[in-house]
Amino acid sequence: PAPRTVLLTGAAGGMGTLMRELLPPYGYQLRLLDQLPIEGEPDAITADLSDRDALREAVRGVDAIIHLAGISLEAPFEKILRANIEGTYNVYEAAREAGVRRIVFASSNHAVGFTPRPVGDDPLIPLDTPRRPDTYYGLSKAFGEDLASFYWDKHGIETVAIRIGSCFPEPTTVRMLSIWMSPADGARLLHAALTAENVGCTTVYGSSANTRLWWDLSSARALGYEPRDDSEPYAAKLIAEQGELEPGNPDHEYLGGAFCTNPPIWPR
Ligand code: NAI
Ligand code: 15L
Repeated sequence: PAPRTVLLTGAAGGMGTLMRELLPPYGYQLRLLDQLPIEGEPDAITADLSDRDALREAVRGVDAIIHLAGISLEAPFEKILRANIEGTYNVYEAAREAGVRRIVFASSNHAVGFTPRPVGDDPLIPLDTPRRPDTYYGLSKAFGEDLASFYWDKHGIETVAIRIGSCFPEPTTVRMLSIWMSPADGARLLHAALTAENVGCTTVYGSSANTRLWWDLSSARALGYEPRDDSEPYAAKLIAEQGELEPGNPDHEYLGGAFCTNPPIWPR
């Protein structure tokens, strides 16, 4: 049966806030968790991912988990270790103990951020491109993908790991024209990841069907995902303001953009 009750971790964050609006119309009942309280959501669970008792309680009775919580930018290794590496382990352990069968894990393009972006007629970046993390943050996402593989092989917990590009209401940089995932397409992809059968442990790239796409969306489409958006209507204005991506500029050379050279730092 399709999952109905779904734990959404990171529910107070940017994507979490978008998905709290966009997922219920698909028929999901969301249970919300974040370290920060969520205004207008008195039933949300306010807990840190290091709180194993709270996680145990949070996963009880859910059909699936969408795991978005964590540090979403670069940070000192010790912080990444606690929130993203140990935190994701704690989520998988809680799922194993409670018998939850499916997790959708928010991985990131930064797990492969040092991959050169395609130029001209270069082929799209395939799913099996070697991982090339661009930050401790990207390294934690690579760990999450391996953790997912281990929990599938060892414990039969299914995961769809989504290497998300940039999921924001609108693309705001020229790089994002290639990796933008509109919120509506994000919800479509999460729905596909929750409902596709026999996914085992699958990794997909997460974006809209952008004209300037850098990566292969076929594994996402194989889940039943049919993206409807394209960043192209934003292209003329962004390129007029910022210029084209120049191959000689290190911030333009790799998939991960400025994360490779001067990553944005987690503020807390
Ligand atoms: P965000 O930073 O806006 O939200 C993350 C949420 O996780 C925050 O509300 C924060 O309070 C919570 N959180 C952080 N550490 C926690 C902890 N130890 N315990 C409990 N909660 C904790 O990030 P955003 O943009 O919403 O991204 C969601 C997820 O998707 C993240 O895992 C991020 O790495 C991933 N992702 C997002 C992309 C995007 O374009 N938005 C791109 C690629 C990956
Ligand atoms: C990410 O992984 C970040 O969480 C998000 O804030 C964006 O910076 C995105 O990647 C990106 O590469 O644009």
